[in-house]
Formats: sequence, C-alpha cells, structure tokens
Amino acid sequence: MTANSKAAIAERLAEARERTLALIEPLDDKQLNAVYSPILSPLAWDLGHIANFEELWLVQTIGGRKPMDGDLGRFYDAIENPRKTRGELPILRDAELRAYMADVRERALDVLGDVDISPGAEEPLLREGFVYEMLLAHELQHNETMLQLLQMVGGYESALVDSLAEPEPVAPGPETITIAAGEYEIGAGERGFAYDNERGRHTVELTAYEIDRTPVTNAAYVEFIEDAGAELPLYWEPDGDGGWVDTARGRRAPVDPSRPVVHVSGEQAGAFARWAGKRLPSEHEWEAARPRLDGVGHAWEWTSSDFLAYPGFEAFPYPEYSEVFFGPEYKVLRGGSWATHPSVARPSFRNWDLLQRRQIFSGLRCTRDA
Ligand code: AVJ
Ligand code: FE
Repeated sequence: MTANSKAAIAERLAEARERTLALIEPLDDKQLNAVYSPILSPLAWDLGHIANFEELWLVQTIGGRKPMDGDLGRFYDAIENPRKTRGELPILRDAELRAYMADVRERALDVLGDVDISPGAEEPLLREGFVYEMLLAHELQHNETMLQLLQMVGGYESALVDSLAEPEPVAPGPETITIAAGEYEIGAGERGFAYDNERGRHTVELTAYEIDRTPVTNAAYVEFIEDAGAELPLYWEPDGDGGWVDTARGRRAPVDPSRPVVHVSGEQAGAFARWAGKRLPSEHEWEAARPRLDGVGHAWEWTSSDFLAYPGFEAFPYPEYSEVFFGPEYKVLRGGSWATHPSVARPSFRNWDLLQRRQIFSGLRCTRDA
C-alpha cells in the first residue's frame, strides 16, 4: 500500500477521535468521572481505555516501544476490571487524561509512518492495515458504549447526538419477506476487515421462514405492554394520562409510535415475539435475510442464538475480544442502532450481551416458519 492509504488511515483515526471528543464536549470533568450505573463505565474510563488500547496495539505491539506510564494498562483491562469497579480505579482523569490521549495519538502516527501495511506484509497484524481497522472499530464501538451512558446524563445536550437519534423513516412495503429453504453462506469472507468471531465463512442449511420486513415499533410494543403487562423499555414512564414518555437524558418526550422500540431486554424481546405468535430469528436467519431487510440501523436486534464460535474459529489477535465470551450466557444481536457508526455494522457483524440487559440500544424483529 502507498503513503496515500496511510494518509487515509490517519484521517479516519482523526475523524473517530473528533467524534469521541464531540460526544464529551458538553460535559465537565466531574460528569466524566461520575458513576451513573454499575453496568456502565464512567466516561473517563472509556476515554482512557480507548487511548490505552491504542497505545497497546499501535505503539507497544507494532512500534515496539515501552509503556508510556508504567502499568497503567492494568486499570484499562476490560476483563480484569468489571464495569462496577471502574469508578474507583486510579485511572487518568481531567487534563492528564486529555494529554495522554493526544500523546498516544502522536506516537501512533509516528509508528504508522514506518510500517508496511501492504497485503503481503510480514506481520499478520499489519496486512491490509488490519490493526488500524481494529483500532478504528474499537474507538467507534466505545462511542456507542459512551452513548449508552449519555442516555443516563440528565441535561446532556448535543446537536450531534440529536441528529444521530433523529428517526429515519422506514419505507412502506409488505409486512414480511419469505426466505426460501436452502443453503446460505454465513460469516465474513477472506478479504476486508472483520473480527475473528465472524470467521470462517461457512454454509448453513435453513428451512423456509418469514421474517418481518421492519423492526418492532413503539406502537406495537405499547400494545404488548397494555395487553400482556410487559416490562417497560428502559427510560419509559407512564405519562399519567394513559400514554408513555421517554425520559432518556432527563427529557420527557412522548414515545413516538412509529419508531422502532429500543432498550428492551432479550427476555422481553423473546416474550414479545411469542405474544405476537412468532419467534426471534436465529442469527443465521437474520444474516441470510440481511440483503433484503429494511430498517437496519435503528436498533440492535435480539436473536435466539447463543454467542458461539463458528467452525474453524481461531482467536485473532487476542482471545479477550470474542473467545472468552463464547457460551450460552451471551445472546447475539445483529444489525446496528442509531448510535452505531455505519462503518462498524457489516452484515456479518455479531454483537452480544446478557439476555436481561437493556442499556444497549436493543430492539427486535420477529420471524416464523413459512
Ligand atoms: C462487541 C459491544 C460486546 O463492549 O464488550 C469493546 C465491544 N470489545 N472493547 C463490548 C468491545 C472490546 C464489545 N461488544
Ligand atoms: Fe474496549
């Protein structure tokens, strides 16, 4: 690859960082350090972790340089430090945090100048710029985690977030689409960036099914609540008049009936599907239908699938991204939400969380056997 593509990488890294900083721009240091929920990190932890991950991979691993700040990395290890403990850690804060983020970036760009990122590069991490794609995806994925927390910050005002959250209309069309029985290719192809859990690409056999063309709306979810006494989505409250308000970010906005429902748990998603006489799709069914689905990118969509390794899985470049989470406790979500950067959500991208969680921007789409 040429200097040109290195310039493109540097520019995309700068864009991701601009987005990160724009998200926290309305906040003061006290808000960055505050713990809002035991299942989410203080924003200062996410920021330091984004920079420390960059130091670890782009500066230490690729650049061969020593850690800048002793064993600081220990406190930013996501596995070693459960979210509920992160507010108490001796992490970087305030001006020191900002200086570290800028310092790491400067060094990372310095290292980028010297490396071979061609498809034939000797170092597998560098081939086709893999490690840089991983770093970009990582920062943008943490932007979404930050946006989850920002829903809990009363009075948070951001034109960027308002525009991201603006509903995109779903085109009218048939209620369901039918997918024929047959063999379907699942997973990421050889070329291009993907996480280890999306490989290897393999064939699955599916029986015929119907899948909803659009995700479940707030209007449909309200019916479920009123008919079946279902749990409210996170941030909803009764308005006292028989309706519902969304209280995210400390606002009180009437629930928009036409928008896809978000902040529902996997348990409630499954219960909704059963109530509607349907079921959740498996992740295979979701992916096989993806090229024909509308409304992708509004909400992560719960599937019925456990987060498991595909056949021939090999951890790359580290087992703590995917492998340590494989098992029946974690369920796969597909698609992407309004808070997901479009470059993150490939058709093969697999998100996962515990069934009871609803701090993520999670909704659903129903399926049934054809
Ligand atoms: C893919 C969203 C489940 O947040 O645990 C960020 C993404 N991995 N840093 C997570 C991730 C490492 C991951 N999810
Ligand atoms: Fe991370």
